[in-house]
Amino acid sequence: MIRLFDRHSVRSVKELDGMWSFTPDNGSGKTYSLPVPGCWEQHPDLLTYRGTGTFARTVRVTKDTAVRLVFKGVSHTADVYFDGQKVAHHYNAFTPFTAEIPGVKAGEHELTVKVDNRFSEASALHIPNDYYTYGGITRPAALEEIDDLFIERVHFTPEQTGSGWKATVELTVRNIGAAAAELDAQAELAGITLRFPHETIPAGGETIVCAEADFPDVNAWSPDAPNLYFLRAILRRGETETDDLIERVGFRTVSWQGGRLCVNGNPVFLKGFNRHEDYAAVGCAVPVQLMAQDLDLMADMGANAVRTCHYPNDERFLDLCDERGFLVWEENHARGLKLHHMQNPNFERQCEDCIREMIENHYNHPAIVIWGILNECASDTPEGRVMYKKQFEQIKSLDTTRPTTTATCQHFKDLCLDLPDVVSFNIYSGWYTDAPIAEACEREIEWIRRDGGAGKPLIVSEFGAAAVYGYRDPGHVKWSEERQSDVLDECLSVYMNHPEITGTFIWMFADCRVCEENNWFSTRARGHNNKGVVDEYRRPKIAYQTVKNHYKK
Ligand code: ADA
Repeated sequence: MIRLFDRHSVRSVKELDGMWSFTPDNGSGKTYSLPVPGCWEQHPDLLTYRGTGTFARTVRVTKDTAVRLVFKGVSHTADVYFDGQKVAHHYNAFTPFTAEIPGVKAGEHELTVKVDNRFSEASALHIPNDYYTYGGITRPAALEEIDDLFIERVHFTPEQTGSGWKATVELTVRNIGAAAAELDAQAELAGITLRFPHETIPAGGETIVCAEADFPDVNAWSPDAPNLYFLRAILRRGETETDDLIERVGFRTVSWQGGRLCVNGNPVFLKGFNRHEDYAAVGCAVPVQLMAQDLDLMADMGANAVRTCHYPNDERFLDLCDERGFLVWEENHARGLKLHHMQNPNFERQCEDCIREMIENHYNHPAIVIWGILNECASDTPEGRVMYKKQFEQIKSLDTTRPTTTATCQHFKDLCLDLPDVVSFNIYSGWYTDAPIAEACEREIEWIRRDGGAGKPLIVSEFGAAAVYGYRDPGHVKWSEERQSDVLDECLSVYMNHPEITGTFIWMFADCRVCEENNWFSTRARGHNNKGVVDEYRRPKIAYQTVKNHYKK
């Protein structure tokens, strides 16, 4: 399942979930049968394998046609070959990519994907970190049979009017054929038909066409009433429908004023968790069943928001958030990159690619209410500020409908507080520092208001403490579940009752595996970050009920 709803009724789609052959380049001479989506680390021979390897399978094409390969995530670098011809290269485990191949004959074809999860200078974003970089085709993949003239994407932008809603629909259409083609497109949404201007698209070209309409009778999407509608875009040649693309959208707006974040003009308090895509037995290839369980558990604790720390998430998880009215802070891929990491010659391009792929592909999710960048990177340096500014500007060039933010830990020395729409800070009073939680919070907010964050909504984007699941101690010593509960209890009492704070994201929902190749993270007990309120098997710690006492009020 590549999404939680069918995205085509005309275009033929074959999902490529299932067993692929995998041959690691580790000199073992072995070939495995591994599941896709999946992480190779789930195989006992490959638990800690960091290297390269080749996935392969046969695919069947039903007629002479153009073919489009869709990969929602390969960790972390992919080179894709179709019948031995290289058709795609992609870096970053957390964003999707496609490959279009015109003129494919009906019959069987060989599909191979060379995958690399090594750390090197070629990888500026996947570095040894406080989460694990797995290996594999870790998110769903599909083979589409497409017409030479096909819809690449549809963007839906709603706007409140005095009498209800209006919306703009933008189609991106590509012509991969050898001849120019006439564009005849329309879209259907909530009983309204939108017609797009006719155009001639040259061979190898693409165009973007827009149409707008009023929707006086639709119901808004909101956290309490997450109403969704199917938007179906269609291409025709004469009377024949030759391609289509179905999106699922919600009529809602996000605004940020007076220090508050608002959905449809109504202020919201984000009661959130930070969640890594990581689950004991399956690594980052979390299936929908377990994604749904994660959201059920977060909602059971009374949460209404989730931060996709520290990278764009699987679209099926975003689909679940859309259906449940669960608000999302999605962010580009970066965690704790010092200036020397940000000066890696690949850094800026890899960040730019990640932001573009994140927003182009996730734009229509009503649940996403904020875009984040560069968690705890070098925002305390003039060189870092230049890059932060560039990335915020890139986001605004792609989407002006959502606010921007970044989670800083550069306390009292951050140079970028004036750049984002929302100021967010990570603070570990009670764990990494013994500073009194309330006083440290006041000092932080006074500094933020003085140094560029005046009047902006404030989010405490990370706070918490570690506990090893099952370690109980009546003395509430560090690493006990009791101590974690005490720290979260005090933090939530302070942060949720502070008049200037509009959201809290607990660090973190569930324990996650970390990289041993980094000295600091190699000291983490069990090779995990243990600050989850549940462990990596989602077994609740004492803090689960503590959070519920605050979030469920
Ligand atoms: C930082 C970082 C998180 C995690 C956390 C911790 O705030 O943003 O990814 O590493 O520290 O657990 O120390």
